[in-house]
Amino acid sequence: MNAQPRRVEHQQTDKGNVPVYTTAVIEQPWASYAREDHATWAQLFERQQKVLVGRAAREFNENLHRFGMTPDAIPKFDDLNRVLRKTTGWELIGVEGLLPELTFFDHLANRRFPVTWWIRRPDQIDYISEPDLFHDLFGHVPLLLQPEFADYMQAYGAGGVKAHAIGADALVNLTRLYWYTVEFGLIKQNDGLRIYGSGIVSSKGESIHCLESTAPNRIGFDLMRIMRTRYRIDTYQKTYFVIDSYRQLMDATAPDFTPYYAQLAAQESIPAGTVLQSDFVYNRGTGEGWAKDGDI
Ligand code: HBI
Ligand code: FE
Repeated sequence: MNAQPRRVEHQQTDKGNVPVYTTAVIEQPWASYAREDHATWAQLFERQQKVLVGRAAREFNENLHRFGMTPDAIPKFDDLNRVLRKTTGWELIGVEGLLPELTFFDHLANRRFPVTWWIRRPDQIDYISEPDLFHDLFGHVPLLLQPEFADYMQAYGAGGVKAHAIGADALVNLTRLYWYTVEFGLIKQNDGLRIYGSGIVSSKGESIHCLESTAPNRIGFDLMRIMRTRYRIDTYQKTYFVIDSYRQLMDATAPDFTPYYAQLAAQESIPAGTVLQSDFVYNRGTGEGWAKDGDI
């Protein structure tokens, strides 16, 4: 049995979770997964597959099947890469855990998606504070088969490399865009609002909350509005942003962001739960909305 690579997780300290970053790229040690790891995958997969019927974006559910992902066992990166190579040209690489931002952006800019090789322990089944294999594989990989989204992810990575050279404020702005689209985005489809964000699809509670609770705001996608909006990492989101299409993401990130960062530097950031008069507000997951400057 070959030794397993390192499982690099947040350090639990008295000040809470402190992220630890590594840059190693490693082979998925598929043969060394324990029965308990495959059981955790199965339990999470089956639970999410049930809750996502009628809630996840059409492409998400379709692509789970196109990849041949099942609850039977943790998928092999090599098998998924065969499908990706023939379609959008992305490649999954194994990592030990969180990557430094520039390393992460550089992988995305080269169509490499970093997937954590280890899956959460049974006692972490309902919540884990950092990306594990289930979040990365089940949450992020299905949409890498959607052409415009796959292009957006690469454009995002290239933008991240540029933002890293501009400075910390630009990075904060751009990280918000990742958070409110790739991780917690909703999309308007012909049967209502649907989920495409990975942070939501890998969470049972938030998959229901984001569409059916009256608590959160659901606001039409607006690039500068998103890049001004703060977020929390340890609770359900107070605001979700809704795109009309994956194409909209690609179009929004086509221009050079340098002037945007300059404009944002002169503006206040917006608290996560705020609704602005200029927002296009959707009501619950039905997908109807109010015209801009509508009554809120
Ligand atoms: N590293 N492995 C991994 N996975 C992520 O999703 C990730 C990361 N490092 C940084 C990061 N995400 C976020 O800060 C991005 O917004 C850059
Ligand atoms: Fe993620």
